[in-house]
Amino acid sequence: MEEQAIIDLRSDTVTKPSPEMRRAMAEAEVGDDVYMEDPTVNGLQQRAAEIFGRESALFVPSGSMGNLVCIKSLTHHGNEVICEERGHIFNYEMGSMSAIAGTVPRPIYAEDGILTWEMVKKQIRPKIYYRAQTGLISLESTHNMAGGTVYPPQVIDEICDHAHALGIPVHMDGARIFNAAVYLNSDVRTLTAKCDTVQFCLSKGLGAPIGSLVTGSREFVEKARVYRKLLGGGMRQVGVLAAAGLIALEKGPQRLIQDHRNARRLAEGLAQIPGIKVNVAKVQTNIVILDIAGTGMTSNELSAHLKEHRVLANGVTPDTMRMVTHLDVNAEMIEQALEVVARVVRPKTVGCRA
Ligand code: TLP
Repeated sequence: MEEQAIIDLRSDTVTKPSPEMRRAMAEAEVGDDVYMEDPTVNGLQQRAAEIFGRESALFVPSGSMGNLVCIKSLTHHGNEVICEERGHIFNYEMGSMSAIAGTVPRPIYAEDGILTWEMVKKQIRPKIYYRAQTGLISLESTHNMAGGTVYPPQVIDEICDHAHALGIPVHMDGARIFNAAVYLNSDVRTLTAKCDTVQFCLSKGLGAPIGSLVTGSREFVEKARVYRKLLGGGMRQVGVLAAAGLIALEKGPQRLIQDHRNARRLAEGLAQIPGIKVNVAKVQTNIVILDIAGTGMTSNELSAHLKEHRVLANGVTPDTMRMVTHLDVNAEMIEQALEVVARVVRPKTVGCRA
């Protein structure tokens, strides 16, 4: 019997470049991008700026570097950055906003990861000389660890309007902003229109092997370019990557709807498995967070058992796991993954605390 293919639900970062991307990479016209002479990178940056309705955009190696150059460009040392408690910039970027940008996170917990102006306004520091000042508000849409949740556009606009009235910029960690746009049946330009800067990833659901872009004003991108170089992110004949990025940007968004359908089906199936809790109604995009406390296993244990059956998924906490759908997982693989989870979990639930 043919061995079952690995079903990798750890992240949408694991996708492999398509044959079309590999061909484009091989044939890419290149130049030295530190001299701004790589035509393919210039083309990608211009397309990203157009799609987001901004003056300019900059190609960066990763989402983490993208967020950091935005934070660094928009703040001063000693400023506070308001973000959601489970946010990526606060939890998964090596403390770079403090270690490198010299800022202090001011995290706020929000149900589903979605901050509102009501929550944010209470955490804006008063303009008193002995208080650290609020330098930036950072939003994340979709919100990764809250389960791929989407900011309603009016909530983003309201935060931006009030923040701007106080002279505070707003950054969007839009690593998965195209997923948000698909969910809302809108476009990324409208959704992020009022944000000062946006970071989005080509290397997640859009399917490119590497890369993110930051978009904003010309003045911002000039600063961001300096910080990218400072961080060692000045790349040379990087058109080979931008070529794949261009395909991801033009063609990737159209197929995200399939990932969302697969995630919904995955969540429905998981919710039927004794010991697992999933709020199916809250699965909006391609991320499913499941509560596995009732299985009697920790997430590390369950991960290890699933791996024996060629299904990969990571824990978030000992009691929760994350599963992410993407272009290398089809509907049939979702059914197979559900069978594996049911097989691995069921015997353990007998007599357990539930
Ligand atoms: N997220 C990764 C892990 O780091 C958790 C993943 O597997 O989801 N913003 C958001 C919202 C992200 O989810 C990520 C990556 C980033 C930024 C950083 O992107 P990279 O990995 O390119 O530095």
